[in-house]
Amino acid sequence: MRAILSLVIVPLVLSGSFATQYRPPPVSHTNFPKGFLFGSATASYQVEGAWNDTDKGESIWDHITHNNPNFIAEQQNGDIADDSFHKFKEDIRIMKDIGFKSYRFSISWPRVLPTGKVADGYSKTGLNYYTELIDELLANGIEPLVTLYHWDLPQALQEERGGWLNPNISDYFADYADFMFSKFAPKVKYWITINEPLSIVNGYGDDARAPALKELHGIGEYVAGHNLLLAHSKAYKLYQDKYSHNLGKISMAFCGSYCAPASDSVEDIEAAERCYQFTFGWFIHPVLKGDYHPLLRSIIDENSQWEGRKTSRLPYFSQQEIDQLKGSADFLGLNYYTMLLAKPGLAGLDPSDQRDSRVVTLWDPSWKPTVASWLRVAPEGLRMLLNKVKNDYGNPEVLITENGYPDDGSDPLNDTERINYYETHFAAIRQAIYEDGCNVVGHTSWSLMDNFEWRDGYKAKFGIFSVDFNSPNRTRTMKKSAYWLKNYIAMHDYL
Ligand code: PNW
Repeated sequence: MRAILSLVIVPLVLSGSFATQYRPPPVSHTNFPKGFLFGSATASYQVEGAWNDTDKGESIWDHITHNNPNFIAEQQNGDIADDSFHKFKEDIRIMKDIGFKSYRFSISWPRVLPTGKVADGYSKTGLNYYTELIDELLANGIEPLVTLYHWDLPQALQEERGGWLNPNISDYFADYADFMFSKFAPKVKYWITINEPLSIVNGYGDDARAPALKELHGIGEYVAGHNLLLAHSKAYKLYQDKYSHNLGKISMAFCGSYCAPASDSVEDIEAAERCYQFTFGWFIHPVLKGDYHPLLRSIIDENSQWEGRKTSRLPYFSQQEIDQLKGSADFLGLNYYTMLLAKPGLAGLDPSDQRDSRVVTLWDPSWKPTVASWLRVAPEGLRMLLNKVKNDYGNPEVLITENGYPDDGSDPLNDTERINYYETHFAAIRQAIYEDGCNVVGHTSWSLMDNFEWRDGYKAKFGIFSVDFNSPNRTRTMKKSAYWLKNYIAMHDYL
């Protein structure tokens, strides 16, 4: 339609007629599609605090921050964090004030199941907290987007045969998911089983996250990743079998830095594809197609053989597991922060997933750095990612489950760079929707408020609300970006 219009308009432009003034409105002036889920996101360990309230179990993050305080910048921990356990009603008030339609939060597995196992009993206080949170959201017209696992594994399960390395873990997770579905399926329409399997496996082959088992590199990340996929598919199947009449939708939240080729050479184009398949594709491909992408399969099998191993470092799925994994997502949850340029080369520990990918990455000098060494501002990567999933997987429904900008809080409320980040990323999403035909149904900003940023403690701040961590009240204050978002949503939403 747009092409036809411009054919008509061009001759008029040349003639200088008054009619030449008409142009279809720029994409930036259009509303988002009806029902678009603007929202914000947090995660249990990063905001809740109340780490030992009544019978809550210890998580691997409680454990590592208490037993190895130097693991975290300034020896911080999430014991109190934003105290959202006590302040969730205020949190909901402030999101409502911004105009958010959805809230993505996670359930702390050990808060509900102290040992991680349903058979050992659940915590009434824990369950009650999430019941009240969900009810309060619904009462305020905010859609709960519930993540079942955002990295705070019950420590008891870590101690039992290595957490995500344990062959039984997928059954424990499925039992936990079943328990949560049985309580909340009628109220929750969007479920994320597992947040960022790619980040989780970093704890089983690197020390980027708990449980920091770096010595397992090259093996641990693939075993953990395999079990994460099985856990997801079992939870998905269970929902379909027992709860599908509630019409909820389920996905994982996938992540990576989107990789574009460093040049238009065939080698760089192939390197970018490998980079994608070893990040987003590692998990999206099995969830949609049933098994690992052939690139992963062949490269890791080949490397394992070359290293003299009898079996591949990348485990195999049985036919039954493939059948169960295939199509186990009703939409794609995508976390997007940044992008990279890819070339062929070797980097990372030997062996490791990064080294297996045979990719080295670089930044485009035009991408603005941030306080996070891994994050530069490159909104074009988001549009490319949305097009990649549209083209590769038949245009699935996509929810952008995280997207955000870190600063050091030195000018805490005057966060104009964050505004620029959201403005340019929203523009990229609108182009993807209206110019490329991508099926994006929502966006949750990371994060509603400054919070415990894992190894960076409280130094890197992603919030649109500032939090005073020196005050026992953990006072929340709107940043400029929060005012901006409020206005932006009012202007671009069908209210
Ligand atoms: C996310 N990447 O992790 C997590 O889900 C959040 O808990 C976290 O606070 C947020 O990002 C900000 O760090 C990511 O390399 C880790 O592209 C790595 C990447 C993306 C997200």
